[in-house]
Amino acid sequence: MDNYDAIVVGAGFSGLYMLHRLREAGLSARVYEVGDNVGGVWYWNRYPGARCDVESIYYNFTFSKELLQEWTWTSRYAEQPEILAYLNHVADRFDLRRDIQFDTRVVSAHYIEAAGKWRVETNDGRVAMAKYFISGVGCLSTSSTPRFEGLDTFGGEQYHTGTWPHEPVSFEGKRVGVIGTGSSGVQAIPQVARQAAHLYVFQRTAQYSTPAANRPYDREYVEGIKANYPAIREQVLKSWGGTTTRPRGDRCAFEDTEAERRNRYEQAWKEGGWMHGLYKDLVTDPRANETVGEFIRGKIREIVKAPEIAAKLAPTYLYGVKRPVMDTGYFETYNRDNVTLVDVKADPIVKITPTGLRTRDADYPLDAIIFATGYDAMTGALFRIDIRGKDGVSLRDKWSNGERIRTYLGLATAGFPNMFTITGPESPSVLSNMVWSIEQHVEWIDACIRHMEVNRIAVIEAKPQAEEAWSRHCHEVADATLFPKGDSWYNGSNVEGKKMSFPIYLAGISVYREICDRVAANGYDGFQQA
Ligand code: NA7
Repeated sequence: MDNYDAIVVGAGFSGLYMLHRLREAGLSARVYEVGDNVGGVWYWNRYPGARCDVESIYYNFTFSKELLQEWTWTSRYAEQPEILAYLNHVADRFDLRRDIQFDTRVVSAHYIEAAGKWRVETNDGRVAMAKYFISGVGCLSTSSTPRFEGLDTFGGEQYHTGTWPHEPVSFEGKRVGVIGTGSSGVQAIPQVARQAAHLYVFQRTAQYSTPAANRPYDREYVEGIKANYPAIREQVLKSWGGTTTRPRGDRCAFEDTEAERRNRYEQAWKEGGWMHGLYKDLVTDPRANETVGEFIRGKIREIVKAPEIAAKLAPTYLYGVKRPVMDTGYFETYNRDNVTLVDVKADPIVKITPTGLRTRDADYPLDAIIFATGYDAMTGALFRIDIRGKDGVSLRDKWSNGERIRTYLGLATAGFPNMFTITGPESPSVLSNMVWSIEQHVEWIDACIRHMEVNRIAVIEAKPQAEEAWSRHCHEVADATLFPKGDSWYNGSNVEGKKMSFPIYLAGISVYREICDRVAANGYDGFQQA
């Protein structure tokens, strides 16, 4: 049996940096990774058009000045291959691969109270023990394919955007169906349309998408950013979401006249990016929210030539309640002759057939189906591992019982000693710049572990009262916004039978960081230590 100080699951941004910090602290660590290389979501998401929607200059580690200086992003929103190349560079530069076991899935992690250690079993039948068990599994890493009747009978090619093949895929001359119009579908659809003989888009919910306005970075701009990074970092740390791209507005929507609002929205549409930060009440007041929703619907009507297609593409729910999307030529794609939009709310998918897809009203013969149907988000990857804490209690049961998940700071959960969750539920996670949130969590966990090692503390565990108070606070903050008021992967309503309360801390990364720092400064307040 192998013994380590720490076991980390996943070799994406989280696992790589965690491993680096553990080694710097002089601890032995093992990372297990299902893929055959590093990268996490950026390893798996290779679909056409896959790119980040956080600006590149903020989508990198900041812990190493040298790393910051030597890496140069080539465009405003980096494409998947470039981000994957960056993560490979990080792995090589810090010589991380030697402590990563690839092609290995962690199947169970059980806390053995008598030993004060985690017993971790992998799919190769091996067992390892470690004092610390750290999850870097990511929030969006377990892809979800709805259980359509006849799914296995389809004779053509099938893909999921989240597990795309490594070999090139050509849709040249093929009839292709894309199911799903979230970020992945919206990025893939314009690219697939350019290749396919005919593309059928099966849309269940219309999407608020705004232009990304991606552009190549010129060298001068990037050099300027690099020279100025300490100051930029200071600004980002004070921000809500982890970038300075579009600071949260300080005015309410109706403090401006209709013409002023329109100007502001027009300007933002031209600049590219999300729009929910333009006024401070867009995510709290439904009437304010409606102004931006109607602006985007107007844009769709302007872009899409056929009014009946534009009407189908017009979303009606609150803007931002589902993860807003950024695109490059998405709505324009519906002006192409080889693209058909099928509204599957009006005409539901009945089954997948050997030759295509059947809705209630029609048969669609297809050579390939792309499932852009998203993820079992936030908890899916954790629940795939049989994680059991004290008294054999499973994490799945703990978090599925009751009306909400309970964590302390999104970093730990009572009953699961010495276990940490990087960007876990009830932290800012997916509603922040993930890389900065990962960096903050890894550094907090690293400091906590060092504190334990220096002070010879064997066990640290969140107190139930502390996690109850945190969880309630997290939900109170969310309930003051519109975010929990819709169906989205944020609250699990995209996965049949899931549905959970809204598990993301919305007070912003600067407030959150202060709280975490205060907990540490107060000797890890809210944790019991022995
Ligand atoms: P999303 O955003 O969850 O999108 C999934 C899409 O698939 C969405 O349009 C869903 O419609 C649709 N869907 C899911 N199940 C079905 C069924 N049964 N029938 C028809 N359509 C369905 O996943 P993405 O991969 O696009 O993006 C995930 C995140 O990755 C993204 O937000 C970024 O943070 C990065 P629905 O809206 O549920 O009606």
